Amino acid sequence: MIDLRSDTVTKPTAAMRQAMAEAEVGDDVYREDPTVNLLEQRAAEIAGKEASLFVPTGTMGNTIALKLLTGHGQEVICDSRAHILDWELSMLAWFSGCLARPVATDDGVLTWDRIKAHLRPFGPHNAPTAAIELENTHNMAGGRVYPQHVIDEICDEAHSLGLAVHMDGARVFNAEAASGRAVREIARNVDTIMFCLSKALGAPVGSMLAGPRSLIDKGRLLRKRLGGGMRQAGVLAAAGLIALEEGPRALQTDHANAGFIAKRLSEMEGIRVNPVETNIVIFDVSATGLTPRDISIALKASGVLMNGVNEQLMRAVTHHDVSHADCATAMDNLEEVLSRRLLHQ
Ligand code: TLP
Repeated sequence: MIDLRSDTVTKPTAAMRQAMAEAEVGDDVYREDPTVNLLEQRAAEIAGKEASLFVPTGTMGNTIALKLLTGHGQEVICDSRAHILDWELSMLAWFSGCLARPVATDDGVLTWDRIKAHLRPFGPHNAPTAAIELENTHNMAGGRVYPQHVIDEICDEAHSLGLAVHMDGARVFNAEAASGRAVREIARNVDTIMFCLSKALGAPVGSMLAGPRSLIDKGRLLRKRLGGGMRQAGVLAAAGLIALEEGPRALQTDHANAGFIAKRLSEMEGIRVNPVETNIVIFDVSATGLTPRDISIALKASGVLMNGVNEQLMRAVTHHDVSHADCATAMDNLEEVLSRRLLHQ
């Protein structure tokens, strides 16, 4: 199967499996796992923050960050297609007691101008804004990268009003590869950043939450509350360390493959492709006369996995475990599915 459903599907490399087998471990709830400690130190360095916390998932990292940065009954401003809003089972409401205040954008990129109209001041009728959440790269906007000056302006303005900024950087290494700017630069002004080891970087499990030490220390307790105290987690952290060192090197290839997919799609009748900057291709199939579901089913029968996002849009995500040749086959098969549809008209 050629699996373009997500970059979450990558399998650990041989080097990761070996490191996992050989990992030195201890009880991480007692902070005695040397491999987890090393990973947390390395991730903090890469993010340019004082400390970091190893969490099992990106969802848990975002959930802890937003709990740390908000109070019960406040609001968090995010883009209207943000992962925290649409794909995290309302954890912001469930765990932090906050409302997400979505701001519609064409490209997934919030700007201070767009944000400021949605700020809710403290007052008798308002739940006040506590924080702003930026998703970089933006998944549902097609792997969109935030321009650095936009991030910096949002952080400066937010901080001047006493508001915090969290970056959902699940794929921030893709932003690094696309922009040539190091993660620590991208994240220099945000209060907290979450990034995933288990997406484009290829680790089997895990994400990191980085920020000031005082916040990360409190975050450790929230992680335990959420059931994320993982004991001998060094076996996972060992794969994470390799993902951090080796994963970023492969991302240019993933981006080139996504660009290739976008080009092939743009040549197919009835398909409209969003601009592609990184490893995610979002495209509209509504003018083909087929639904994303029809296409997914037909593609699966041809050996290609690709999912719909909604009734019009589909998503193809490139990653370590799909080659250029796999992408070419997937596009050939899609062309075949679409031409069969023409025959039946
Ligand atoms: N995204 C997954 C699905 O949940 C949609 C995917 O296949 O892309 N932030 C962003 C921007 C994400 O894309 C994801 C996962 C997460 C957070 C959550 O990470 P996990 O799955 O580790 O909880």
